[in-house]
Amino acid sequence: MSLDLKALIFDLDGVITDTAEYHYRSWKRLADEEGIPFTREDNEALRGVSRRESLRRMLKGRQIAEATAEAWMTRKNTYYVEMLDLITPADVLEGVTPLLAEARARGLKLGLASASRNAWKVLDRLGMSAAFDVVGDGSSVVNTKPSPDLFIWVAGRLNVSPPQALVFEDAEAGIDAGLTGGFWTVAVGSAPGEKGHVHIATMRDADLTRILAALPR
Ligand code: B16
Ligand code: MG
Repeated sequence: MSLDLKALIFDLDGVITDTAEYHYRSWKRLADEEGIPFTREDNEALRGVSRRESLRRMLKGRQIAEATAEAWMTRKNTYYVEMLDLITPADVLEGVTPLLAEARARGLKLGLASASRNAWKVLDRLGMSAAFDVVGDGSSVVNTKPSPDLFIWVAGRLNVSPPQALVFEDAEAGIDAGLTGGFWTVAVGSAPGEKGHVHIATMRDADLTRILAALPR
């Protein structure tokens, strides 16, 4: 792929802010109420995947009726949405604001692609409702990450092709989605392992000039 960069597309949880802690506390509360063992380590496997897939991974093979699954997902989401009131603009991860400003200064378009159906609420709490040209969330496509559909949906609405966009992702499922879709991918943190074109430890290290120089040509 040669580089004709026109857009940056960001994941939300783990890239723009750390809602993973609130997802964990909500799943943990549900798991405790239902007598299902669930640890912080278990929660790492839920990073970036849909609510339904999160429930499936939390259950670790336990079988429940569909009506129960629906009720449990609703309950978990109620706990999660309550916690979103705790989010303030101070929860935007360090490094994000200067990166967005740098991208705007370079004339790049900005997209958000989150598996969460609560993405708009989170953006609102962060004071970032107007920060992106296009926002795709858990309701935008049928197949969420690791399917590339959400990134393709966002890129289409930004009017750029996948090789013209750089995806920032903290989850293995999200990096898989970006790679399958033909996007340049930046892996944030350790969860994606070796996957991704460029790796940064935190968003503080998201220096666009250095990232672009590090992309394979
Ligand atoms: P919801 P992202 C993902 O957000 C979270 O990482 C994942 O833990 C969560 O299960 C998923 O959203 C769905 O969230 O239950 O709010 O619809 O990383 O894609 O921004
Ligand atoms: Mg994420």
